[in-house]
Amino acid sequence: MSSSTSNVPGQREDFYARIDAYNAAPLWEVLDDLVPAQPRGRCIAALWRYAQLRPFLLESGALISAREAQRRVLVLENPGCRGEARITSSLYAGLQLLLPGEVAPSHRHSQSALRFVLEGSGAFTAVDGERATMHPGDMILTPSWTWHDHGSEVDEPVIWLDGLDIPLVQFLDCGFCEQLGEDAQSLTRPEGDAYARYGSNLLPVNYQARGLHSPVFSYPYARSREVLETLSRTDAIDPHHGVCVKYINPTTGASVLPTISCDIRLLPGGLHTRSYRATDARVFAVVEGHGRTRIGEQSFEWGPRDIFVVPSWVPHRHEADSDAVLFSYSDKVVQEKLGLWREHCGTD
Ligand code: GTQ
Repeated sequence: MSSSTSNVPGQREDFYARIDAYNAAPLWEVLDDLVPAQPRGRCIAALWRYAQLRPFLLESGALISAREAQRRVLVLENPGCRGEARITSSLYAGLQLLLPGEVAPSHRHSQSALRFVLEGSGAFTAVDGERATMHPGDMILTPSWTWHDHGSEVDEPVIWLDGLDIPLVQFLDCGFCEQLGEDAQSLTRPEGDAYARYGSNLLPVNYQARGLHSPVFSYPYARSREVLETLSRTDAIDPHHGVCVKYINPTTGASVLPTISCDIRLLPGGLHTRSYRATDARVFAVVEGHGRTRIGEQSFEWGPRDIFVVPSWVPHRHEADSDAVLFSYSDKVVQEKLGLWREHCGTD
């Protein structure tokens, strides 16, 4: 063996060090990580118990005002990627608190957001000149680049889950943000206006879409719950999803936001869903009921207002002890648009 081949590892290290100086690196050392046989992201399954987080959220209310914080939020960080303000690789989640009399001043940004109300009634989010009053289980959108502010004139704390595409926008390096410079934007339309115009199976004849998001931005729980109830009385229960409906843009049938898909499902008491996996990691918020979700080898017990996350491509199944309603969101719409989304419905 010649001396030139006997110390191959050493020669390679030397070679790597020399090309490193030119900002170049050998693909063959990292190829399996870059192009894995199947998804193996760093995000892991996790659950945030509302009863454990709520006292901290209220404590934060004594430390900083909503105005000073701009948004007083505890970020739910995936334990597999702490410090990165993400609950999945592409999506963000946080618990936002608004105390009586507070305002979260008006701003707009490239990032799209949804709010899923967990506790308290009567606070509002204003979007593009119209207010939406919040009640538990309501889903409210603040689409990309729409002015939005939050306010509360009620006498109880109001807490909601924020779901945003912050990590995705960060990854693409395409985010902008502007402050309006005022607490609240001026209201130009009465509450319910968008729903009447765009959510009634009717459209103003000259309707022209503004952006890729739904023109309806408030999806009250009373309506979604009634739909679930109606379907559960007539439809066969889907063995993987229970009774599950997606939130859509009524003018196109597409997802409500171009970057986030949302759905809500009823799992009748006693239902054990079959094993399911998909490439979109999914954030769940429990609205009603108790049960558990088995994710890979782990089991997560949940009750109302708990939040949990299922990573990409990990088989999971839900077990409802009583009638349960789960809201969820993911980047499915992005993966579908890119032709990347996959699912597998297990038979067990
Ligand atoms: O309410 O606009 O949780 O901009 C994170 C960023 C909420 C908001 C968050 C935001 C907001």
